[in-house]
Amino acid sequence: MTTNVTVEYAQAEKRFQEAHGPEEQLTALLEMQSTAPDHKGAENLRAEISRKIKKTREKIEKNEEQRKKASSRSVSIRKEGIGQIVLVGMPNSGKSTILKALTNADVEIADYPFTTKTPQVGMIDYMKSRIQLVEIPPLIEGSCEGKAMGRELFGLIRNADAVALVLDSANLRKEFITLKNEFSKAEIELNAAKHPLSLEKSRFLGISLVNPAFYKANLNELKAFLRKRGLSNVTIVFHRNTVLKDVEMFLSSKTVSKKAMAIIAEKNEVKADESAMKLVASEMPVFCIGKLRDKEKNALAEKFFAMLDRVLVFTKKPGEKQADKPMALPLGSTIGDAARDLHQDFEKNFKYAKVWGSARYPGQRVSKGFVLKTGDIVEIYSG
Ligand SMILES: Nc1nc2c(ncn2[C@@H]2O[C@H](COP(=O)(O)OP(=O)(O)OP(=O)(O)O)[C@@H](O)[C@H]2O)c(=O)[nH]1
Ligand SMILES: [Mg+2]
Repeated sequence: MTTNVTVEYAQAEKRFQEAHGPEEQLTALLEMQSTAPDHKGAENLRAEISRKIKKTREKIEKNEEQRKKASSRSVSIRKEGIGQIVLVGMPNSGKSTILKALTNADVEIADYPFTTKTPQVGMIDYMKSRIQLVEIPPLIEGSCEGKAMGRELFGLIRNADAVALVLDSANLRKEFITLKNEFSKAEIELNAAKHPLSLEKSRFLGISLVNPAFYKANLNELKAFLRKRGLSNVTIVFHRNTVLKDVEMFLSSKTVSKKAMAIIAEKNEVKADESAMKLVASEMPVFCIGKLRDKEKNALAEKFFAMLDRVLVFTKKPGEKQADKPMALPLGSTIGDAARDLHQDFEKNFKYAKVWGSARYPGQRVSKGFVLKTGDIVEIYSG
């Protein structure tokens, strides 16, 4: 540059060169404009700055439009039943076939890729409750960067309770590695048992704790800590020993973790390569299916239920029949948790309960701390 410039201008120009993104560039350019020399010899320089300012403003506007478009395109599926599981896979891997077999959903199945263009929902009957199964349009390499509706699809996955990867046996290794890579770039970990606790929104006011014995510090302090962060309506489930530091790390972590399993579709009875199979099995439970008969469907529903980390218990009033539908509680819940879920007063005025199922003998009298198992029938007495 032949034009003599001031120190202020030189500094602004440096900021421009080092700017991250168009917003910072614009700020620097405006400073350059106001500090540029105003003599005749600097005419070209001033014109150049004006051009850059115009271009940068256009860029910012365009980005803003794209951001708006992306957020208005975001899709979500309202949760129903005891949990939502997404069927995720590469094009043509067999997702719709599974959704239809398990839920009778009216979906299109075809031997060409990208048959499913919008999320498809079906419900599985399980022990008189229902599990929601959502097939999403296929993921491909680059989905995490937004290809093929990737951002919206990962939004849906983040919101789901668990993930079932549907993999074509003939292409197992490639599909698994591609999907894993997309998930990791989208900052979703599969089956990482990293955090010793999880958090669910609660229907009730107040903070409920499941498995509080795992919390190895002061519970009142923890509750105060949570309330300070606006979390005063939540259920915290402890999975193993936890201290306040773990809770802090859990809340500040950007990466989400999802329970996951792999369903390997053995189309035309093609078995998967054994080493690829081992690779998948080292990271998640694997379920191979050829034809989907009732036996396979039931076994698959069983696996789906297991991923949801719930217990299903039937309540019963003294002298009456058990409820038609079970209540679903987080795994590890006790009679006390069940009582609170029925009614807050029920827990407050709790006297004892009788349990059929996992109790030592039918109708055993138990106290609040009794840990429930799926299929238990519970009669609560309060005074
Ligand atoms: N023989 C056999 N064919 C299968 C099986 N599962 C899927 N197919 C076939 O594979 C093709 C794709 O099946 P879809 O269920 O539509 O696959 P998808 O994953 O939903 O496909 P997209 O929605 O396009 O991503 C169809 O021709 C199915 O008939 C299976 O278990 N056995
Ligand atoms: Mg499909």
